[in-house]
Amino acid sequence: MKKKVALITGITGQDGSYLAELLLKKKYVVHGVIRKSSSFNTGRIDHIYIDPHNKTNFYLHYGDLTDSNSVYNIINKIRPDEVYNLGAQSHVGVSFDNPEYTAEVSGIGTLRILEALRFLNIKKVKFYQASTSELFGETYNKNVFDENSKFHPKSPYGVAKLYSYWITSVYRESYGIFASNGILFNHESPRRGETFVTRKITRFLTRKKLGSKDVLYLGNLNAKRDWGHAIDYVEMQWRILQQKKPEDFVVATGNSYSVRQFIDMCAKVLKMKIIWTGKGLNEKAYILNKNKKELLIKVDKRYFRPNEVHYLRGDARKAFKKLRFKPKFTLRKLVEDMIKSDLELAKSELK
Ligand code: NAP
Ligand code: G4F
Repeated sequence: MKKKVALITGITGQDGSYLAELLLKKKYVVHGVIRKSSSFNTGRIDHIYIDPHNKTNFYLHYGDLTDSNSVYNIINKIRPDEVYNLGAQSHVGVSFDNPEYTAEVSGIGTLRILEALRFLNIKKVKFYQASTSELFGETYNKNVFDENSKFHPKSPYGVAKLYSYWITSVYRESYGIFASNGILFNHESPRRGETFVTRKITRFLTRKKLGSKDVLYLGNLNAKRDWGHAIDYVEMQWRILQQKKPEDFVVATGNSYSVRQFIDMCAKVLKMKIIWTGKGLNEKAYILNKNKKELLIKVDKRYFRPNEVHYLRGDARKAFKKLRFKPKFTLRKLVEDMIKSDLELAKSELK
């Protein structure tokens, strides 16, 4: 039987790397788009690339979502059965500094792929769009978001992703392309980028555990997020494309915790005693060590955003039912996984 061919944009990112592993396990031929960069950006997929078992089923192509010709040429050459559009300028905070670039990559980049699929008229191709809970943003007195909730993005990133969400839906309705949105809530892992809040915290606390004298500077500690594990969520990305008809799905755990609660959970796993003092910009956390108080965390307004999504909690009942979504990781297990991996990393840095 002919192997299925998948194309992943954003293969060097957190989700792209886990999805590539999953698809290779499922005997796909996997192609990924990588960007030219002046330093190595393939750290998350090097182990896949050098594995001799993957020699004839894993291929990388230079391209960029801002470059229509590269997108078209790669799709034309590969003729994929499934396309997973995970490539994005995915940092909400950075999108306020680079709004136009974010729109180009995370918004128009999606259109470039869909146009290539339309022109090339590839039979039965399936398209997955990495949509996001950042589409919501405003609670409107509701404490949970599902596929029918009102959108109200709060950042240039959210707006770019809103365009992608709708253009995916428009190409599905207008041209009959199998195109689906996964509206994924925050998902983390040991491969999470180090400027996202969970990984910033696990990197810092594990170094602290090994004796670092640094202080961590954070923004809004009250923001609440619905955090899942990326390994669970990439499986849902694949399942969304295995449905009989294209549809949009919310993927979330249904639980929401604050950044401060996430820190407390990490401290518990690391058996560190933390005490919080002050409020707002004066809030601080100290670590208690043999009755001595050492400054651990300070709030820094540099990390506040011009506009904030204060609260996110997803209702994934549709995914639970249709995709048989049953996450393997609780938040506690996610924290343990990240702490374990970052402790190893911190130890290796000391050598
Ligand atoms: P990530 O780790 O930031 O990865 C983003 C990927 O996009 C990287 O491979 C990056 O390449 C690539 N990329 C950036 N600019 C590009 C460009 N101009 N052309 C081509 N590729 C480009 O993100 P992630 O956490 O894996 O998320 C995957 C997708 O899901 C993203 O679209 C994100 O917006 C969306 N999403 C994420 C979450 C979450 O909580 N993780 C939730 C909902 C939706 P480099 O490695 O070269 O930078
Ligand atoms: O970890 P974050 O940067 O993730 P955010 O903004 O929720 O976005 C992530 O999840 C989205 C899905 O909802 C994705 F679409 C998006 O691509 C990305 O993966 O921030 C989480 C919260 C925010 O409220 C932020 O203000 O943590 C708060 N925070 C507090 N201090 C901080 C910091 N965030 C960062 N990055 N750095 C801080 O120092």
